[in-house]
Amino acid sequence: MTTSTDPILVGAEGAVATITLNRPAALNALTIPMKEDLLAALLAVGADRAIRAVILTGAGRAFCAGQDLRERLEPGATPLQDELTLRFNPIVRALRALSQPVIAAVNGVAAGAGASLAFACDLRIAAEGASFVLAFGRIGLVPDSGATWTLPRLVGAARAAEMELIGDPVSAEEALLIGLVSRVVPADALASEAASMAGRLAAGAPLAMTLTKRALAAAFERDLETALVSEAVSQGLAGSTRDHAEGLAAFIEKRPPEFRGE
Ligand code: T3D
Repeated sequence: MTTSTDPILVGAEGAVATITLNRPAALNALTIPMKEDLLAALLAVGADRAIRAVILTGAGRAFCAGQDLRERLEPGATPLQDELTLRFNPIVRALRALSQPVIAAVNGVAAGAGASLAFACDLRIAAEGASFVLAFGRIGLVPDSGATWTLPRLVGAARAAEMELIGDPVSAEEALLIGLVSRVVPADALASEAASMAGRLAAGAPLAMTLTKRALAAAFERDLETALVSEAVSQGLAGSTRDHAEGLAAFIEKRPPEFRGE
């Protein structure tokens, strides 16, 4: 149970969980407690079989401004390498490991590791006015939290190099053009669009969803032959579920399927 002042809010509506980064006065910049809570939220949602789709979003006018830079200036701040190893990298791993599909609902600026979080999700939709800024170079740092791995896979090497080396903000509209997001909607429609998309994901057969997202995540790591063999294995698994039988029955009976994750 979270309360409205917690830096990470977790809510569930039916089979859809929403994780909200909630430090709007600092554009949801990530502090140590916030990162710890975010990791705990991801692990809890991942372990909850009743949850079939996840939305990650930000409170206020930003998605997430990355690491809290004021915290970095505090005496005794954790060395950068340790901070990544101890806190940022486990969050990215947990996000990628979720069996449920995850939508980043990018409500405003996503900067630094905040952009990396969005890149690690399975789907990205953005509000008009949102933007992506690989702000690392401006403070003499390198892109992290997976951005050098995820971004080239999402937008190709040329665009990724420009975003990561030059660092100009990329608007939601440009993000749509380069394939970084799949939809851009008016700001006041973002939450409902994300909920509707997540509802459709949650209505799918869970095992098929998981196997599909895993295959997509591995797409650039394997050759066609390996992908063909892996698809056949996955299809064998999905095809042996009651959900597949239900899907076939629903087709014949001309009704929507009711997948139960069995
Ligand atoms: O541990 C480690 O450091 C390793 C990991 C690193 C990963 C990283 O994420 S490094 C990159 C860190 N993030 C940034 O460099 C982004 C910094 N922020 C910005 O460049 C800008 O704020 C934005 C482009 C995101 C938005 O600009 P704008 O003009 O819309 O807003 P603003 O006025 O700059 O910010 C509004 C407030 O949020 C402001 O506070 P104030 O003055 O009203 O009290 C600002 O200081 C605060 N804020 C924004 N980003 C951060 C932040 N406070 C702390 N940390 C931030 N990252």
